[in-house]
Parts: sequence; structure tokens; C-alpha cells
Amino acid sequence: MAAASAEDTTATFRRVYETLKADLLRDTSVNFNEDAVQWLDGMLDYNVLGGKFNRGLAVIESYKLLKAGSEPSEEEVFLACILGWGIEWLQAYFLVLDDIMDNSRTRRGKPCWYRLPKVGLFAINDGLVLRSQISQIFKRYFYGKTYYVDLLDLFNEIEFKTTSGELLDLITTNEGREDLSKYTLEVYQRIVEYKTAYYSFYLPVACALLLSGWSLGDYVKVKHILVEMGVYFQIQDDYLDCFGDPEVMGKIGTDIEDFKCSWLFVQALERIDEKRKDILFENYGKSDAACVAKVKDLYKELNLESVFSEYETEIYEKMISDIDTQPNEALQAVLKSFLHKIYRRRK
Ligand code: DMA
Ligand code: MG
Ligand code: MG
Ligand code: MG
Repeated sequence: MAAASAEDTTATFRRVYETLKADLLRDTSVNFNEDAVQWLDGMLDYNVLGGKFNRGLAVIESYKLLKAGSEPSEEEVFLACILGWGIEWLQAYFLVLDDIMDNSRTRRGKPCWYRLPKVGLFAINDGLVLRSQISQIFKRYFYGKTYYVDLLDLFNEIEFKTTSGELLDLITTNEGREDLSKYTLEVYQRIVEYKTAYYSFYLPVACALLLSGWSLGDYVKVKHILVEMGVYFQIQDDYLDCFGDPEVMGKIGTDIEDFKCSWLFVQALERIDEKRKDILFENYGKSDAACVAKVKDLYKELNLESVFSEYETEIYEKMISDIDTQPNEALQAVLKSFLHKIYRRRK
């Protein structure tokens, strides 16, 4: 049988969403009234859809690569899709809450969920609903499988890491308000490893490994490479927050206004002279367009655009050589495919 095209995979993946949503809306253990069904329906479409599905599709792609040539059955693809949606649901849950905490305006080209007048802080509960729906979905389709406990454990572990990363991100901002010179590369590295790398890069591959019956404990080196790739991905996110095109990204940056320990700020600190440092500190963390523009001007003066571009080239080469030391060829293919998807991304 010919390999399924990327378009087929996306279409299959998208169909599985409808199945999962229908399961959740018909859940008889809660007995939702019509209003609740409608709320859930709209809430799911608004928050789970609209993204690029990179993380979800990565499960299916990794799973196929791990099978190294033998075509997976329809049932296997279906299960890989469900795990992919598990990650997309997890991401939706994080983003709904992250946008409230970051005071963001748009997400995926639309107002953030909490910005809708009918939603407001109800969004907090919707975030929690999204999280608990993952458990409902997994119970329906994976209960009794040999890897069920490992799967639940994996999602719990990754959720713990990610929410810990969000905690570090938020409290570091408080410290920055008092003294911006506390923003170092080391502080930065710790935040982004936890808040982004595990759920965005390690989790899809870990799902594919479990589904293939492989043991996660045997792939520590792979985990390490994926986490490093995730850090690179968040550095891109920080760069695009300032220099990206909001139309292309579907979100408007708020890192400067939010006092964030952003990669750009850390790089600026390492290069700036005392005089301009005062200007940077005075203008950082203010919700005022003139101050934001001043910070961006300083970033440009410090040539952070080329610093970033050089970083991308270097990290790419380093990652490729790390991947080449990985003995398993199927896993090499998975890692390279991930890297090529994000290298020099603009959204
Ligand atoms: C992303 O941090 C991390 C999580 C867990 C959502 P962020 O605030 O930089 O993300 P974004 O730029 O998408 O708001
Ligand atoms: Mg955010
Ligand atoms: Mg955030
Ligand atoms: Mg960001």
C-alpha cells in the first residue's frame, strides 16, 4: 500500500477530532443539558482547533517512522491520532490559562478565549475542563491496554513539568520587576525547558514510543535531544514575539510589556553598555507603545536579529551532529524531521 500523504494524514486526524468531540458531548455520566452541550461544542472548536496541529500530527508521523516501513493498521493510526489529540487538548488547556496570565489579546488569529465577553474568567474552568477531558478520552480508548498506566503517568509527569515551568516564568517576572539584571541565560534556560520543551517535543515522541510498545526508560538520550530542540523552539517563539509578523503568527507579542525573561532581553543584557542599559531598564515592562518601540530599537541597535540568525545556524548544526550519534535509525529520522519542521520557522 502506498504511504499516506501529509494531506491524508491531516484529514484522518481531523476526522478523529469529530469522533472525540461527539463522545464528550454525549457523555452520559454527566447528563449535560442542551446549553452545556452547546457551550462545550463551541469551547472545543474555539480552543482545540485553529492551530497548526504540529504536536498532534507529530505523534502519527513518529509512530509511522518507528514502524520503519511496515504500514500501520487503521486501528493503530486511529490510536495514534487519539494520542495526538491528547496533546492538542493539553496544549489548548495550557494556552487558555497562559493567555489570561500573560494578558494576551489574540491567539491563532482570533481574540483569546477569555477576551470574549460571554467567557471572561469562566475560561479558567474551561481550561480545567479541557484537562479532565483528556483523562475521559484516554479511559474510553486505552483502558486495559498494557501501556495505559504508563500513558497516564506520562501525561501527569509532563503536566507537572509544564505547570512548574509556567510557575518559574511567572515568579521570575516578579523578580525582574525588582531587578532586571537577574535575567540570565541560566535562569532563562530553566524556565523554557520546563514550560515548553517537554510537552511540545518530548511528549509526541514518548506517545509514539508507548504505542509501539517501547519502554520510555530506554530512550533518555533521545529525550535529552528533544528537550534541547524544545528550548530552541521557545527561543524562536521569543524572537518572533518581538520581530515576527502578528498576521502570520496569529498572535500579538506581549513579552516586553509583561516584563518577560525573554531570550532577546537576556542577549541584550550580555551586550549592552551602561548608558543604554539604563534606557533599556526604564522602558522594559511598560504597557506603553513608545516604551515598547524604544526597547525594540535597542534590540535592533544591538544587532539581535543577526545574533539570533547565527544562533539558529549553530544550534541546527549541533543538533544534527547530536542526532547522528543516535544508534537507532528510525529515531534519527524522527528527530531530523522535527528539526527540519522548525528550522527558520516564521510562525
Ligand atoms: C508558552 O509560553 C508556554 C505554555 C505552557 C503555554 P508563552 O507565554 O511564551 O507562549 P505564547 O507566546 O504562545 O503565549
Ligand atoms: Mg503567553
Ligand atoms: Mg506565558
Ligand atoms: Mg511567547
